[in-house]
Amino acid sequence: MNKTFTLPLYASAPISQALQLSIPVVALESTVITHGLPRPQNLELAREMEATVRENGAIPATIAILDGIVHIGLTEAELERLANEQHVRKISRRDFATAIVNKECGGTTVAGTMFVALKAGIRVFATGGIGGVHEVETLDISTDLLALADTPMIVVCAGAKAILDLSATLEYLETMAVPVIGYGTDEFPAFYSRKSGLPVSARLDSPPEIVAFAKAHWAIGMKSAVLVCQPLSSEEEIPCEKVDGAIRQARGEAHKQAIHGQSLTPFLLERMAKLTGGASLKANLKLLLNNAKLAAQIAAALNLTEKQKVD
Ligand code: PSU
Ligand code: MN
Repeated sequence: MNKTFTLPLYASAPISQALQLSIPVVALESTVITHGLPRPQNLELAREMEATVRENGAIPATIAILDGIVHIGLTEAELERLANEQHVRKISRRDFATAIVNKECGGTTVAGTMFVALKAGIRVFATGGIGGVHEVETLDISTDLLALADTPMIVVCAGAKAILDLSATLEYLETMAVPVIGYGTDEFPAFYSRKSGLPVSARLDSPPEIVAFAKAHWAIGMKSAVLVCQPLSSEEEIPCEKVDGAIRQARGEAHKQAIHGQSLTPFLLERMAKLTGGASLKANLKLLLNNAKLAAQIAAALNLTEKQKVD
């Protein structure tokens, strides 16, 4: 049975069923599909992320807006439509009402996806890299950081996107009481690269440890997310020395062309793909799949602890 909320919020049949039956669910964002990756890799990746979540014991709930309706879980046809839509808005928290009243389609960012996932009762979410503080002269701080500050959810990522000011991003997360967990590492991963030279606040090495940590964090009354940062393997990563030049050049081009606001991140990602001859795109796709896998394992582990409590 499909569940319709009072808001224009619609959970697909498999998702509402999974939520009712307490089957593990992993939320997936859709800005990566609409604005973060080129076609046709965007649709291929969206399908592969969903398949990876299923293979690892959870149900994928890709969140997006179609014709002004917020969808939790998309059909294959809806996913295909979203990936190929011409007019599609990037939806962070402030953009929902715009898309709803204009009956638009939109890809939800980390912040937008967390907002919807929380309403649906989903507690684990996988993305590529979170937004953060940009290295620009004007103030550009992603709403993703606010969402992480006030949404109790486990968010699996590969750190913040390397095009950002990683040090400032980590300072902001500390101020907002967001634990930054290194998955099998003591270092904050730099998206494409394993190393950033910056520390995480704690290291954990398995999904059950992450679940125990998150439960302790929330049990004492914290309302923030637990940010789990999983680096690419040494075979998959692009060492930072190899990517730094491209990052500097992409930032310089954005500055020269006066690119600001919501367009900045998509512009930088696209330029990175060109400047690295596709290597950054390959790493981006890989880390998204790795994160989908770990998020599904965490969701399954979380579910297990809750089942044990009920029995
Ligand atoms: N991760 C990726 N590619 C992306 C994004 C994340 O591998 O395109 C998206 C996320 O949706 C994130 C957004 O929330 O970029 C950040 O945008 P901004 O800096 O404008 O807040
Ligand atoms: Mn921004």
